[in-house]
Amino acid sequence: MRILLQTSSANAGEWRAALAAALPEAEVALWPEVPFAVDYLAVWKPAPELFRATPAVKAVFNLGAGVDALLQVPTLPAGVPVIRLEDAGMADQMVEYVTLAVLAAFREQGAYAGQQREGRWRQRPRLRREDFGIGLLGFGVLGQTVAAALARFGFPLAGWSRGRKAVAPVRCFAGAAELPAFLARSQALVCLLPSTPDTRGLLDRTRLLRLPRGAHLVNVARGDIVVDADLVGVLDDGHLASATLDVFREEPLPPGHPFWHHPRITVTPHVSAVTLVDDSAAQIAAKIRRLEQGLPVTGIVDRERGY
Ligand code: NDP
Ligand code: OXD
Repeated sequence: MRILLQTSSANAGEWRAALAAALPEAEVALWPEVPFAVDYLAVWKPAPELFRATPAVKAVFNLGAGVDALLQVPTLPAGVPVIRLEDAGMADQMVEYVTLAVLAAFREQGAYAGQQREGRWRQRPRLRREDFGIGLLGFGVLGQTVAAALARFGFPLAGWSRGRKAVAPVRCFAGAAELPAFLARSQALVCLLPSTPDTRGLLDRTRLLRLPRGAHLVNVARGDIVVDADLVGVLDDGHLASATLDVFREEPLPPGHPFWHHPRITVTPHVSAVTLVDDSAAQIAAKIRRLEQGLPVTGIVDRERGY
């Protein structure tokens, strides 16, 4: 079978070698070269011309978990399955990033850093784990793995998803009607939602104000789920204590953006969970083999829902 790979990242050669190694029976070409009729595409943020050049494609693999950029390409053929990465080594990385951010919030590292800058020695009253609810906004592959890792610390955990889940010891909330109650018990809110028409702009001032006073936001999903000015507003008026942001509406985060130098915001450059080439190539190869045998695969995107 014939696979066309497209990625704007510097490691395109590494991707090609990994796919070729995982599927020795396949021919693998690198866009913009299209030397054959393409069966499968493996892409990340492709240009519209790519789909015009590959009319007979059987499936499109997204080289990431989030398909928001791919679904917005106007030439993406209707009716062709779009398949995303599921974990592929990203979940463990999310666990590291989120655990670090949540524990830093719980142990008030920001407040102690401020005290150190002032040369002030003051032991703050100990916070109780049982009072520090953690909310996983988005409780899918990554959200559930993060919750499982946080369970050992004894924080009250909650997850919010579209469909109801039952995942002990997490208290599971579902749908728009249960969002206010979920937010109200989230001392730390971890956003792991996909960016879809339903979730873009979800974290606006009204929703952020539903978090308890002094709450912390960790956004490792997509920048457009948060309304930037509203976030700055609730940090400035002290309703939120901190925000740890790995994703932004515009990436790289533009110079001069208020997030860069805000004293309560930590910025990282979309590194919370990077796509691992070998793990991802192995997952894609396994799915292509199943498709070639007429077997079902997981991770097929529901284009109506947008994830
Ligand atoms: P999943 O599809 O497995 O999980 C998404 C979760 O969000 C599901 O629980 C889903 O509910 C829920 N959800 C979606 N829409 C709604 C809605 N309208 N209302 C309530 N719940 C909703 O995705 P992953 O866990 O694999 O990844 C999540 C996101 O993380 C990706 O889409 C991507 O944007 C981001 N990401 C960021 C990375 C980074 O480096 N910063 C790396 C990897 C991913 P339900 O379960 O009911 O369907
Ligand atoms: C992803 C990402 O969606 O890296 O996989 O953001």
